Amino acid sequence: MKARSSFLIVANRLPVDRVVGADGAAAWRRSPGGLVTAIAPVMQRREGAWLGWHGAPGEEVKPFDHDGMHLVPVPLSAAEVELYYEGFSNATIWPLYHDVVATPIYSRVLWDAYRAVNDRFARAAAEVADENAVVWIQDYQLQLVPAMLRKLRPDLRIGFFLHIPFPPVELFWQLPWRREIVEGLLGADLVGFQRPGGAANFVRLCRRLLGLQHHRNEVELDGRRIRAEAFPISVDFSELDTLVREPSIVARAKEIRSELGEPEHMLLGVDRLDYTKGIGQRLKAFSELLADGAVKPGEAVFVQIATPSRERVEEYRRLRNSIELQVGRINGEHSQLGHQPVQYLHQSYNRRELAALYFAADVMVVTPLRDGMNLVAKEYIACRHDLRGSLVLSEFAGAADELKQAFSVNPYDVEGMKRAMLTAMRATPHELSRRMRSMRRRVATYNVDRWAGEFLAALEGG
Ligand code: GDG
Repeated sequence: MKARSSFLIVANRLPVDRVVGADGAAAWRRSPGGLVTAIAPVMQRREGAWLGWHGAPGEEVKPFDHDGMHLVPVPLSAAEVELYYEGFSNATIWPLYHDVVATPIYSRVLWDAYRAVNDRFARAAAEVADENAVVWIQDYQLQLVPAMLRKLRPDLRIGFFLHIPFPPVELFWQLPWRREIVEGLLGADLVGFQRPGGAANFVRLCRRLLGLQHHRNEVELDGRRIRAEAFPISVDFSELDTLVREPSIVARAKEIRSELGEPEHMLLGVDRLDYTKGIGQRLKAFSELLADGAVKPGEAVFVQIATPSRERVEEYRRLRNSIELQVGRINGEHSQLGHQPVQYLHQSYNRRELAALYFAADVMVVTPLRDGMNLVAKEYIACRHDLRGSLVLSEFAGAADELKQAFSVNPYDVEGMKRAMLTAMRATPHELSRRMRSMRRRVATYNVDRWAGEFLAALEGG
């Protein structure tokens, strides 16, 4: 095992979860998700290392190898998880960057913890990176790391990718530590965003806040040029496309429809239970369709998977209560014996079950109020080789830039959402296949390998 690596990923979490086997022994298992899938081959080719928290508060874990990747755990205390992760990352930055759809908490205690943890990550990265190594830092939890790391190791090539939206200047301006965050990001050579709009917001901010010169998407600071550019993330198209063709998945999809009572229309939502995802808005639209009589009881079922998320953050607890109240009301008013119009599942599922759900659903309803990309929308497309199924997609998701053949909605417009859901339910097979074919072409070409490849080519070539 090499002590230092020439390629380094730095992320809040390591790409593994600790699981306890039947014999009671603990082992590591690769976490699901596109990021790991996309990056693992690059890691293996380049003897890369991945730095991140291992998930157990207050525990020190030694570096170890897993799945051909060298993993370097960064410890976090229970208090840091609360202040840096649940606090500054998820109660300050997350709502601020998602158009303030919930009120951000501005607290100096949270900020201090964020800075301290970012400093720990930067020092750990400086230790592990080989001379002139390439370091790729991920996401909003680590925005100070680029500048902290550059100070310690000016020889490195540093990239940063933000998975969530980057807000307009007028909103970002609220942040008491706005200058520190922007200067933190500017430690990178390349700052990647999901959408061109995010990159443009960032460049504008550099000019307005720091008075920096810029030429198109390049900002100048201390004689260095920092590039801001969009790299829309994607999914592993061929993995999903292969999975969903397995006979057991096809059979499970059939079974799901039969368990739901063979409805004419199955609508589906799959989200982390998060206030940015517009779950309440889509359920309201659906319930009004039932109340208006546009959808007859028994004709349609709305399956909403709401994966438990950030349950210790106050705003998320409130959201859960409000969604559960809403589901109870809708079902109370519109159920018949043996049939409930909304099937709400506050649970996590494995990939196979998700693939079967995607394959079973007639209408995939993705209506975030703001979303960096939204991989669920792309996963649905990757699972529909049968060219059936329609996608209702919010204009406020990054995915809307690419999936132009979706039924586009403004999630704040209830009437518009009702119309789009009805249109999606009533579209002819011919119409659906035309739309699906074009969206599949896009996701198949711009898959997650291409995302990682293009980012790294820009980082190393530029
Ligand atoms: C952030 C940004 C950006 C969901 N439930 C289960 C499950 N999932 C999987 C989905 C999908 C992923 O989680 C969710 O990804 P999204 O992109 O939809 O949303 P965020 O979690 O908010 O992700 C987002 C993304 O980062 C990547 O850059 O697109 O905008 O907010 O893959 O399938 N997976 C399993 N069980 C579940 O119950 N196994």
